Amino acid sequence: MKKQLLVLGFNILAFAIGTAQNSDKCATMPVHQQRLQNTAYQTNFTNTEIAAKNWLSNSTNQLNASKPQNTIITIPVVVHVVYKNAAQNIPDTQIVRQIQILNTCFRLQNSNFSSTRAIFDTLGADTEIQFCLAATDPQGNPTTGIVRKSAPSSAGFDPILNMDKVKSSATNGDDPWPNDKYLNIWVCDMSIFGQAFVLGYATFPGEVPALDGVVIQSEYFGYGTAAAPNNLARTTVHEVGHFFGMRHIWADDDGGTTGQCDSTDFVDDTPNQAAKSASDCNLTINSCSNEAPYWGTIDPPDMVENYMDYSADGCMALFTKGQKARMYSYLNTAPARIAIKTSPVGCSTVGIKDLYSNFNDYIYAYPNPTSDILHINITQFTPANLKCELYNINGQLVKTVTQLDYQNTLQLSDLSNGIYVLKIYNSEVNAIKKITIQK
Ligand SMILES: [Ca+2]
Ligand SMILES: [Ca+2]
Ligand SMILES: [Zn+2]
Repeated sequence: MKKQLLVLGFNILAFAIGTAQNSDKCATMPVHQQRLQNTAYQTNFTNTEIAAKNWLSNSTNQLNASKPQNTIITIPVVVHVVYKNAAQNIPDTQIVRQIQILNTCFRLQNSNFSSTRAIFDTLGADTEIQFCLAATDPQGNPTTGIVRKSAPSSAGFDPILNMDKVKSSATNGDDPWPNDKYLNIWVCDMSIFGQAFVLGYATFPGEVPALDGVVIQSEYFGYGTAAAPNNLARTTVHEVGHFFGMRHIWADDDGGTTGQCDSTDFVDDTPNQAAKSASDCNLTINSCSNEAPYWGTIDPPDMVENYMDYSADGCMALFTKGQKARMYSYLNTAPARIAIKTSPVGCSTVGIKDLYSNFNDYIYAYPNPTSDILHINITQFTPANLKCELYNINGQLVKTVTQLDYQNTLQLSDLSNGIYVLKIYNSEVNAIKKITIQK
């Protein structure tokens, strides 16, 4: 017992010192190291890793997992807002905005991907994973997917002295919902001695249901009050990456036989990287030159645009196809991740109406006028049950699309010249556009 306490104390101290020196943003690895002291966790984590690795060592699985699946996985999320003051009790719109950012990033719809360097252009992956706030609670009752819980000002949720306390109502936090049906995200204040030092942490596949999920410091969830460079909601994208088994791109190495380039994030198309980025977007770094055989004779620069680095939020733009394949290795082997793919709890539409009072601004219909085809793009929106109708000048319905996607093409060559009205809507939002057909 004494020895165990000593080990615990040492690890905590090492993390605290490391934090002070390197301004660590993510506590996932220190928390994981701490959890490895628990034999049951160690066994479960190891077995989960082996199962995923074996799955991915099958060449057919590996090939198929990085290709389009043509099936979108929807992950229901429950957000536990555990607050000690009004500012930490973040509004619905901020939460909905974070879910949308998760979707745009995981679906490769983020606008900053287009500024990613050309060498990485073809590596960006639409993971075909999207997220929504859950519509049904564990008792089967309707829910917004948001749980709010007031905690006393004395409550501590930092991952050093109060690790995982936010995950239990017995310790002033909020109990998780079943991890085979929900992605649990706790939003709280993790400051210690009044100092916010960590932006978030997550658990890897294989964690027990009582602890499985993601914890985010309040102001970094959604577009909150966070200051640059961590102000564009990428913290949660990074942490949910861990939840699907992603390691840091620099592989958390601490030296080794070939400098800091000899350990791996277990993904081949992410270049080796000696160290984490310093919350910046330094495109000049090429810290390692041992990326063969995947990269052949090419020595790629560090992929600072990757979500699993510590770059500035505005820099972070992609998961790679290799990372997607690794995600699917867990989605096909880890029991809780297999189960959540077909969670029956459904999607809530809370906050969508408020957020999109100006929904028209999110719809791009072009070219206009058009002679034959009309592209309809929808930005930053989860197009659940979003319908499209086109009416002629007499109010007659001439075209219908029952389910819009992010990007759509309407064929209008069979319609005559004139003015038309395009209506895009679901139960929460409504947009109207005037379209001209001119051949
Ligand atoms: Ca790699
Ligand atoms: Ca390199
Ligand atoms: Zn991390």
